Amino acid sequence: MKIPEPLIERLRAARHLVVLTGSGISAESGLPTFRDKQTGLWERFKPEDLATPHAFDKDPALVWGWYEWRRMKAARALPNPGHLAIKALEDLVPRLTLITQNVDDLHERAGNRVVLHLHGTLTNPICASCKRPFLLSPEVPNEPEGGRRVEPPRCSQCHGRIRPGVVWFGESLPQREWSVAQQAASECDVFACIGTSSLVYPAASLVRGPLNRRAVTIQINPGGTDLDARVTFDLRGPAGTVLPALVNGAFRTVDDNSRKAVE
Ligand code: BJW
Ligand code: ZN
Repeated sequence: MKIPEPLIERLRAARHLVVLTGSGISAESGLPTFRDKQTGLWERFKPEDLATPHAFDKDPALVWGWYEWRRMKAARALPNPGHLAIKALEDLVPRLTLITQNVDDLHERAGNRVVLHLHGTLTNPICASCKRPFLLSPEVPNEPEGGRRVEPPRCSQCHGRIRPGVVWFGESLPQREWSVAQQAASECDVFACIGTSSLVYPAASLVRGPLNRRAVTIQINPGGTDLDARVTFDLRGPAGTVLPALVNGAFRTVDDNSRKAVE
């Protein structure tokens, strides 16, 4: 993939890079996105049945079982070249803030030290009543495709139901993560939206500041979004291909140099 020379120059000069990822970054690890035609989770499952507090109150076993299936899939997945390229960037730019809407831990497993999870994680459930954290067994669950009904465990302190530690529609984002993300978006000189439809708020609003003050904005996505015409650089393609090309183009990583030495 050919990366525009002006983008290479802007990335090399970046002082503070903010990366906001969505489910598209994990698609090449085998984890489905939400809204992609045919393959997205919302093609097969209704968000109102699974991703709202009301859904959990109505049918906790359905919701818990579905998230146990998702937890299994995430645990069995591996970081892909897109995740690894973001990890490489952490070591190549003076400052990187990594913000993700994803509930998997593939950025952490790629080696990123600090990851701001705006929508929580699959591995940190809490009591729905008293909000105390619940320690999951370290074993990876073995669940059938699409999940099954599983009664959620109960809180050892108040006997309340344990719920997934994720942010559902209508719920607030974790305060600390959201305020650090907002601060980073207000200060950065380069902001990249990677693998997100930019449809879900308030995460989708983070790019507005960088757009308004004409910071460098980048989108990496094989499909179109409302940001296409607004960002400085719109790179159409899968993150697992585009990101390594971008990192190699801007920084000539060790692999690239050693390949050149052999040529
Ligand atoms: C690739 C690729 C490859 C494919 N490489 N790319 C207006 C303003 C503000 C808020 C609202 C508003 N209107 C409505 C709202 C409320 C709502 C909202 O935004 N709804 C929209 C759908 C309209 N927001 C909320 O409710 C939020 N809370 C909130 O606003 O609190 C304040 C409040 C409180 C009380 C009352 C009122 C307000 C919370 C949002 C929580 C979202 N939760 C979910 C589930 C998390 C748990 C779980 O994982 O199950 O988060 S929904 C789902 O969407 C998930 C994702 O993180 C999120 C974003 O999706 P994402 O990652 O962008 O995925 P897709 O599928 O949409 O896109 C994938 C992209 O990847 C595509 O573009 C592909 O092309 C691309 N792709 N392959 C690169 N290989
Ligand atoms: Zn409790």
